[in-house]
Amino acid sequence: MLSALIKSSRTLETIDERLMKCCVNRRSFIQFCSSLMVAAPFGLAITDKKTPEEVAAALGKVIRPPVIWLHFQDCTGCTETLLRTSHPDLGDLILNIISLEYHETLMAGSGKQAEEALAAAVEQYSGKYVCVVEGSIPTRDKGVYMKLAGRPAMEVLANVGGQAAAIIAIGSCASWGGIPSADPDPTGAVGVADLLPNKTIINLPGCPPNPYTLLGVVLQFADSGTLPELDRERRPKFAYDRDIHEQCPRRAHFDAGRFVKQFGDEGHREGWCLYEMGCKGPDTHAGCSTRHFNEIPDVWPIGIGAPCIGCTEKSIAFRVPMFKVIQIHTLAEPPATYAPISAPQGKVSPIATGLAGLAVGALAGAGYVASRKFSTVACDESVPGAPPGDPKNREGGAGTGPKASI
Ligand code: FSX
Ligand code: SF4
Ligand code: F3S
Repeated sequence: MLSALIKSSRTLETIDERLMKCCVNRRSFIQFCSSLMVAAPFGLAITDKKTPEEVAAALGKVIRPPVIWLHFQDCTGCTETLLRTSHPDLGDLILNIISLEYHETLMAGSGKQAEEALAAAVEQYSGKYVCVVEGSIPTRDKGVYMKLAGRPAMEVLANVGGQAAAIIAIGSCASWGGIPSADPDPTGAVGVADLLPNKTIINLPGCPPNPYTLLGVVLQFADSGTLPELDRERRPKFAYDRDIHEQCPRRAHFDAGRFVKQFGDEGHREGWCLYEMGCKGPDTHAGCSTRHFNEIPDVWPIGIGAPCIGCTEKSIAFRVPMFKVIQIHTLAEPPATYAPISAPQGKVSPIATGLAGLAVGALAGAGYVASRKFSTVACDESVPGAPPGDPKNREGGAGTGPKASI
C-alpha cells in the first residue's frame, strides 16, 4: 500500500520543471552552474559551455536523476559537505536538482517505512538510478558487524548496487575502505569496487570529497548516460588529475625552503610550507588547493594550517602516519624546475636564467634546482661550478630543503 503511494507520487520531471514548481530563483541556479564550471573547468561535458547561463539552459532540460544513497561504515561527513553549504539555499537547490529517493540521514521515515521506500525506489527505477554509496562495507565474519533491517551491509549493497545504472562511491571509505580499514581493520572494511568488480563504479575519494565533483558526475550521467574520463583508480580526471602540491598557495615557501618545524612556531604563524610536518600534498591527487570547501576561501586542510593527510590516496591516508615526512616521488612538473624565488644573487645568474630557453640551459637549471629541492639536507646546497668548501655553497642556509630524496 505504502509503496504504491510512494510510486504514484513520483514523476520524472526535468530540472527546469522542478525548479519552477518549487519557485526556485533562477539566479541561484545560475550561481550553482557557475560554481560547477569553476569546479570542473574542463573534462566534464555538462560544463563545456561558454557561460553559466548556457550551462543552466542545458542542465534545465535534463531529467532529474533518481539517486539512491546508501550509508555503511562512515561518519556522514560526505553528506554534510554536500548539504552544509555556506548558502542555505544551495542545499535546497541540490535536493531539487537530483531526485533523492532514499537517504537514511535525510529522510523523515524510519523502520518499516524507510525499508518500503527503498524497495519501491529500487523497483521503480531498476537499471536507471544512480546508487551513491557512503562508507565502507564490513566483510569479516560474513559481514556480521553491520546490518540494515537484519541484512548484512554486503547483501544490501549487492541488491541495491547490483540494480543501479552506475554506482558512485563517495568518500575514501566507500572508495577503498578509508578510516574503518585502518590497521587493525577489525571489521574487514572494503570499498564498493572490491565487492562489485563488474559494475560501473566511479570513485570519489576524499574525507570528504568536494561535493561539486559528485554533482558534476551525476549530472553528466543523467544528461548523456556518459561518464567523465577516469584514471586507473576510477577517479574522474577532471577533479583528480593534479596533485595538491602543484597548486598549493604555500608552494612558494616550499621552493624557497621555508618550512614549519613545529605547530605554532613562527613559520606556522606566517603560513610557511607544511612538508616537514608530514604534508602529503606532493603525492596526493585532488583539487582542494584550488577548490575550497563550503565556498569559503581558505577552508581546506592546508588553508587552516594542517598538513594534507593524503585522504584521496589509497596507499597514503590511514596507512602512512599523519605526521610522517614522505619521500617525493614525482620529479618536478614544469613549475618546480624554475629557479627558487629566494635564490640569492649570484647563485643563478641572469645569464643562466636567460639560457633556460636553450636545451642545455634548461637541463642544467632543472638538474640544479631539482637537486637543491630533493636531495638530502646534508648535501644539497652546493652551487654549480663552485669548488667544494666555497662559502657560497652554504649561502641561503643549510637544512632548509626537504629531507626526502628521490
Ligand atoms: Fe568516510 Fe564519508 Fe571520511 Fe566521513 O562518509 S570518507 S569517514 S568524511 O563521511 O565515509
Ligand atoms: Fe603545500 Fe604541502 Fe606542498 Fe608544502 S608540501 S607546498 S604545504 S602541498
Ligand atoms: Fe584531503 Fe589533502 Fe585535500 S587531506 S581534503 S586531499 S588537502
